[in-house]
Amino acid sequence: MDRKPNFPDAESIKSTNLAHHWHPFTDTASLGMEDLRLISQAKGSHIWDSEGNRILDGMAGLWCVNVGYGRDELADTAAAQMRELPYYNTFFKSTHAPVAALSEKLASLTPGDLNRIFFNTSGSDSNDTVLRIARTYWASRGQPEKTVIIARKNAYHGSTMAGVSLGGMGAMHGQGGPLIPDIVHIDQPYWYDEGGDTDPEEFGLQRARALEAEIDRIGVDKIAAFIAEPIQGAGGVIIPPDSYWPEVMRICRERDILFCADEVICGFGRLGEWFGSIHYDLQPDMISMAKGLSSAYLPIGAVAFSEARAQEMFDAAGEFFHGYTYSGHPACCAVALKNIEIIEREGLIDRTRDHTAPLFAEKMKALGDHPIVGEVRTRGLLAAIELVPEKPSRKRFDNYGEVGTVCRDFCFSNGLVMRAVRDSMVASPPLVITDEEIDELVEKAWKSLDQTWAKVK
Ligand code: PXG
Repeated sequence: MDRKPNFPDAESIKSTNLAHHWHPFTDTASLGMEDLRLISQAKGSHIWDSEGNRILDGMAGLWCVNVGYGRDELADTAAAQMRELPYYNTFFKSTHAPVAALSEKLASLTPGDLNRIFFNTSGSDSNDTVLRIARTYWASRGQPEKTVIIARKNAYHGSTMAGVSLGGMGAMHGQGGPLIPDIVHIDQPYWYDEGGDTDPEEFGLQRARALEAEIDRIGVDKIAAFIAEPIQGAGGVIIPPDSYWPEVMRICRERDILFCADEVICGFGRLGEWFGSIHYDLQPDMISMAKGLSSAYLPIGAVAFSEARAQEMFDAAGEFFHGYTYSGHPACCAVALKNIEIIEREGLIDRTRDHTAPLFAEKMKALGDHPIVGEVRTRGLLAAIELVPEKPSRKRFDNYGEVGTVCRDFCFSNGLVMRAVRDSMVASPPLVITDEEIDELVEKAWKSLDQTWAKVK
């Protein structure tokens, strides 16, 4: 299956697309025919484009195709569920078998007492749900003034108004405002770019204590929740120093504010556990999830909330006026359940933790010897490669942000998808990536780094 014949009608599909399709996160005015990549097929960890090129998908789509492409079992599950019951809503007093079974399954996989599951259709609207639950919860406890959500700069929580407002992306904040009020952003634990001469562990403590300082500045009686990704994904795979999370948890617990772990990327095996919260021993009150929940075969998201807190809210608030037409969509739930069954049956969590992630770490670290690479960091099957003109100072290229794009384009022409976040190359391959495919990824990455270095040095 190395090379496939050219895809029929590729040119006409591209020109139709160019005329009418509005791409997400794309500068449409400058998009031309030659920029478009038509993806035609996928299997395992590879995708094919319309010219027949076989490309290793080092991003698992958008950090989401955890069980890899080409799973007939998931297609069959969707088809069977659609024949049986393609849709019925879960509003008011209706339910169906897949949503009940998936709720039970998620309650069993999430840590602690996160046993109450609300279904959404994506990560973004899961975080809308998080925001509404957090504020409604405190109002139901007689503290309606606890409305402020603390989030982090350079976090990504989605593209809906709540997602953008919770996220800490400056460019996104610049469009479509005003943002949702009472959301504040503290500094991120990004040692490589922001740690200067401070020891990483000391820096981790400092950035955790920024949360404490912000709570005290605003007043704990105003704070509803802190939301954060265990590892920031879209922000550039920011792996916090080990000192960070224990200190954050201490602060949340002492102040009794809700902690929401956004596990849209870190969930479902990415860090070698069902959730990043388990990897880092966090005790969240809420987890938002999507992506790996169904390995993206169908769109679905969920929020898991503490059963004890949910009961307090149910007793006091009565009806929660919130929900989406597709909350708990039967086909999406059935596919998510089957996806979880595959992860369990194939032992993908243990394999990632005990085999793939250590191998990935070892092989990726070798890229650190490349002259353009300042740091390689990995955790589970997440990686970042920092591109810099000189290593020890961690100084950035003058045209910061452009070198990453150059490298990304070389990767693609070498048959590898890696994403550039400014001048950090990031990877998040499917959990099913084989040992040989890890070698393929590292070889193609090295070649792309060579070409990038030759072009920019
Ligand atoms: N939270 C996190 C942590 C995410 O990574 C969302 C929420 C929103 O999920 P939805 O399903 O609404 O997209 C995400 C999504 C990228 C990229 O290029 C990252 C995401 C989405 C699209 C592109 O890094 N993350």
